[in-house]
Amino acid sequence: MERVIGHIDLDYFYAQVEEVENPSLKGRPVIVCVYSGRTTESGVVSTANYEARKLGVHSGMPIVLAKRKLEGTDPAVIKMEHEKYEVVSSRIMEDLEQRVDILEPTGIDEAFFDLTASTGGDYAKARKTAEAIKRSILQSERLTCSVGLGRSKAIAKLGSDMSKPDGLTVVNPESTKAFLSQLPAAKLYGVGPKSSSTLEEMGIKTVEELANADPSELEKRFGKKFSAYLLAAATGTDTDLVVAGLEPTQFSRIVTLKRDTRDAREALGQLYEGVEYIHGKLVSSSKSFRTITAIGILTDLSTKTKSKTFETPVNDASIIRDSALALFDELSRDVEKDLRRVGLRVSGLADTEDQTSLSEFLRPAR
Ligand code: DCP
Ligand code: CA
Ligand code: CA
Repeated sequence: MERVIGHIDLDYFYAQVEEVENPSLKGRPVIVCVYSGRTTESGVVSTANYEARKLGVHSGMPIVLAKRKLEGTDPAVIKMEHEKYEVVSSRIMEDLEQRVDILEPTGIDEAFFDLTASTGGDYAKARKTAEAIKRSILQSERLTCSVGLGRSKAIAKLGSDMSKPDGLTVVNPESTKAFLSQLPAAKLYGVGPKSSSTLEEMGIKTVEELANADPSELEKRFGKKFSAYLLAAATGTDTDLVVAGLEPTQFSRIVTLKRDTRDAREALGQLYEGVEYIHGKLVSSSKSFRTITAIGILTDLSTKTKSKTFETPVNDASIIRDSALALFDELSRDVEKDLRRVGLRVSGLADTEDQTSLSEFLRPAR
């Protein structure tokens, strides 16, 4: 049976999350920045939306330079809020996990997945699943992503890359060779700047040239293992498996409040389902947590958090609720603006079997 491997990557992820949160940004160049704190302007661009990219801005560019490139265009310059993107990312990964056979997250905004078993190697079926995934993310998060399908990880990754933004590339096994032949070798998954300049030195520019290269010459330059991978990737015969993601490291929920408030009880009231959800996740995965974090996104869209860490892992719904209330009390005393969105996260997960739950421990002996 032919393998069906997919790769999904969210488009201009941090900047797109910001656009969703604040629709007035749409159409304007948006740059999401990490400030180093040395001077008010020092730091780099974490990512930029496509409007800003068209004007020459890219990830890693100094903020000062990016602003110069965007002069006269009414750009939005936004401070990176990692917390916020993590929460969106984990929601999407959880949804994906339900829709594919095996999910291997490889970064905050991307994952490989395997659909071989559920499609029986039928690429028309796989296309339908990929379309359903794209629709689901668009409906629930209003985010676009790009997906590639093919018989190997290298092909799937090339596919998601080349259809950006909001694309879907399906490379049927039969068209693998034609798909690969004219692509630049530098685009292959696993080929970084260093390998790509070595390939260039060898006069290898396209994937086809790589596929036809002298194996012993490649081995001399790249070693046995990597040269074998390169040849396999170039012919679409790399056999790397999709490996299910590691154990969850956190569970979180975030909601937009019906009205802005600074009242901890009111905020928590609307997050009550989130408490239930997190507790459910802990129970179903037999996990306990050590750290609980209250997340507040304020009306100026900045993020504030308060955490508490327990000595031993706990998993009781009542502990989650009580801690959440205490943390939100503390958080709302600390902020100058109203809360617009609130979230809760538990992390520092441990297997529940390994310890006595705190409530059991506290329960009076009978
Ligand atoms: N990122 C970062 N610094 C970089 C590259 C990326 O902080 N040098 C962050 C911001 C991105 C996120 O990681 O939004 C995902 O990285 P990608 O390389 O997938 O880039 P984008 O999602 O921003 O854009 P694309 O539409 O090209 O995928
Ligand atoms: Ca991306
Ligand atoms: Ca990515």
